Amino acid sequence: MTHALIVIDVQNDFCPGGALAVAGGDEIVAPINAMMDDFEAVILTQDWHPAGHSSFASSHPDKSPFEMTEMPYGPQVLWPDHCVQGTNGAAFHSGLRTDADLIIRKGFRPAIDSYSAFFENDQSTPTGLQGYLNTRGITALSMVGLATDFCVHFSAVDAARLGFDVTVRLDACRAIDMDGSLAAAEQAMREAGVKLI
Ligand code: VGL
Ligand code: ZN
Repeated sequence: MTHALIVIDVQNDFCPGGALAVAGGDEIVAPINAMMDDFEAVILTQDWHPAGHSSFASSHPDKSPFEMTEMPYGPQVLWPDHCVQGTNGAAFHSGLRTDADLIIRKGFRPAIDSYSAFFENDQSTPTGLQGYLNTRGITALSMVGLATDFCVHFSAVDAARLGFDVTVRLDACRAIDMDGSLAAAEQAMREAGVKLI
């Protein structure tokens, strides 16, 4: 079994001081760096939105950050502007090791948000990660990063659905946790067969 570490969105905007800061987001950098040597492959994901992205509240008149809207593909949380391509906020935390095998960017289509590292929020547009893992013979995934209840959650559920053996290391994740979203995410991951440790 070839085992990869998937490091989700450890970017400045999700760390304290960032535009969509996750409490304690920077605390996971050192443990993640230390874990990297234990895997046969390391893959980083990077949330990578164009300015004016449709998931930004600022793109919707009369909407504020953290309100909901309806997109053609379903309900969508509206976020503060974050991880705009090429900005410091979109850069990886400066302490994160970036000597990874692959960096996969997501959320670059203006009209679709992408939480999962595998499919955008329409549940059908692939990022290409599945093909990369399959062609490398990688069958087991451990996931860490930000945020537990959004990008880690959707990545883990999609990976389990695709047949990967998936473990989420909760000690190396941090959550946004709006309106009980962390508890809901943990339940959804368990129901999908994801191991939470
Ligand atoms: C994320 C909200 C918006 C995440 C990305 O990485 O969890 N959350 N974009
Ligand atoms: Zn985003």
